[in-house]
Amino acid sequence: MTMHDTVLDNLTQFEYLALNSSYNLSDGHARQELTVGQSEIIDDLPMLWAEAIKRPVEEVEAEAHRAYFALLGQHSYPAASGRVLSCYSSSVAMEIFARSLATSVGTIALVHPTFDNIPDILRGVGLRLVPVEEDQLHDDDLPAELLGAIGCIFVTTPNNPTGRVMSRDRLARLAAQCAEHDVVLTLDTCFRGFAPGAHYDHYAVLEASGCRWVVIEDTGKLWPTLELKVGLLVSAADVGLPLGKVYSDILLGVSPLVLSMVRRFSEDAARGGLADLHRHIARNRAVLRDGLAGVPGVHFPDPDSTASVERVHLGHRFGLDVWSALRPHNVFVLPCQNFHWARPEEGAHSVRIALARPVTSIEIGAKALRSVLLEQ
Ligand code: EGV
Repeated sequence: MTMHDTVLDNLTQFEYLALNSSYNLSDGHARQELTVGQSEIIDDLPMLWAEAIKRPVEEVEAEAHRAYFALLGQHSYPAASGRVLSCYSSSVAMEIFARSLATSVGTIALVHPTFDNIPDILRGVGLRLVPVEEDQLHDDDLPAELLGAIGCIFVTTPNNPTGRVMSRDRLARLAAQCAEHDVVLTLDTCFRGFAPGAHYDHYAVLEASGCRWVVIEDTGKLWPTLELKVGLLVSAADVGLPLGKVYSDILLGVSPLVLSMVRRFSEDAARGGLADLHRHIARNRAVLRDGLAGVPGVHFPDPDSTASVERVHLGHRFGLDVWSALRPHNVFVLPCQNFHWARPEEGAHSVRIALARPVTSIEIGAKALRSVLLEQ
């Protein structure tokens, strides 16, 4: 079997293979070391536990939402009850959204490329998908013909893996078009925390547009909290989808301990932790780019990205070959073809490197990657 025949169904199955290895540069979850301030929160967990038992969940939850949205500039988020649904993860929020949408919509436009569990979850509930290229979304108004043929448009911003952020002006224009054509506008903002350009108040723009909108937020990409996180499913008052009903089919609620942690991590981030995190990611990005400098044919297609992941274009080399050659070094990267869910061949010559890791992992990973690339 040649390496091109390696059969894995999706990106997450590649990520599983990396989970136990020392140099896991595969998944986009946060695995850097805790900062001093974050360690203090972990030391306080017994106290947070005791507090979470005593206090009404509604209060603990509202405080967590407030702290998280305030941290990322989302001041106009809907604080009214039922408009922000806390889920175990953003993928659970995604599944609830998709099931709700499928009750009334048949066709959805989706940004291309993006992380493959988004198209997979949407297809899983029977929706028909239409790809919209990232450039098209960011450059121009969408054709009326497209908007007339879909019930929803789904945009990942900042996008995964490209880091591309939809500007305030573009979002306003897209929301206006959605209002005009009665198309639901759904945003996945899971990587928002890393991109200051994504910290303008999206909810003010969405509410002003009058469109039907849904936003999926995520605390899971930012802090190394051992998969303790929440995904938030946020919606317009008149969204016209049974989000609350489907949510109640799946969840009663998330742990108030996790919600208390989210509040404390958000407060720590607001006091300077977020700036520290941005510096950490920028440093790892520089270590990676410097480590691969001068390798023939290699370039970085997303020069302006501040996301916690970085794409590397491998020139003539195949992502799967590079992935295979790195395995004996215990270094795991993510081949990019599945991000290109409509045309996988467009991702065949790229890999994605996770940057939310200790600096030493990036140094060792970059060194191994460099030697593998020079051999191919
Ligand atoms: C990334 C893992 C899921 C996903 C990781 C991710 N896969 N949830 N099926 O959370 O970029 O590596 O988004």
